[in-house]
Amino acid sequence: MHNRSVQIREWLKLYFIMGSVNCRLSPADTLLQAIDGGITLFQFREKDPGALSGAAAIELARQLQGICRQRGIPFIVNDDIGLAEMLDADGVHVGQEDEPAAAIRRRLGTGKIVGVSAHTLQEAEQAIADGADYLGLGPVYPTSSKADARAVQGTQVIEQLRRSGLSIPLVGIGGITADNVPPVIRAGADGISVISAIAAAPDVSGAARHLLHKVTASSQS
Ligand code: TZP
Ligand code: MG
Repeated sequence: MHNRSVQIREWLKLYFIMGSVNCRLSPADTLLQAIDGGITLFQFREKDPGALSGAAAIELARQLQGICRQRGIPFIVNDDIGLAEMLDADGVHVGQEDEPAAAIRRRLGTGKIVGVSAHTLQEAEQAIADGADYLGLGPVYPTSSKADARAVQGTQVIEQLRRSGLSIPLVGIGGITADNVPPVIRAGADGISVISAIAAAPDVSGAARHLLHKVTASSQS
């Protein structure tokens, strides 16, 4: 269990989330360049208006999973537990509106990564009790990448969880850019989760490299 959370903390340093609607380049090229830049974990999130569905979404998921496998980056599926099972993905990430984490953990077993979005101390404690491996907390800053995002909460919930003694691996999410990384890490996050700061960047690999550098530098300060 100890080694598991050490590994997960490492994977959370620069957690890239993306679907076809988020990309400036093709999804495959975006992912390849992001991996070149140093992302440590990938989540397939094919959502929002214009997203692929059905066979096209599955085909894209397989393509991106293939890239992740080749490059040694764990592949997480957002929301769709059935898709994660079909692909034998490395894990899933779910929100409060999705299937409860306890049921997902029973369904997937201990070998898969289960991440949960939480917005309060109570949701965090419930997710931990349910067997979550890590938590996503946010939106830390304003975001335009999620239509139904909750109210911006800054870094205060991250600080509150750490003050309460919760040691579960966690990432901040929402509006994170190279300029605003340090407060997220200093609040107690193990890493950052981003969509647009990488997927929409003019230089995808350069953006990822810069973000990873910021995370590493902020963890040491
Ligand atoms: N959950 C909370 S905010 C968000 C998600 C999926 C979107 C993050 O995207 P960006 O572009 O990094 O703000
Ligand atoms: Mg969800």
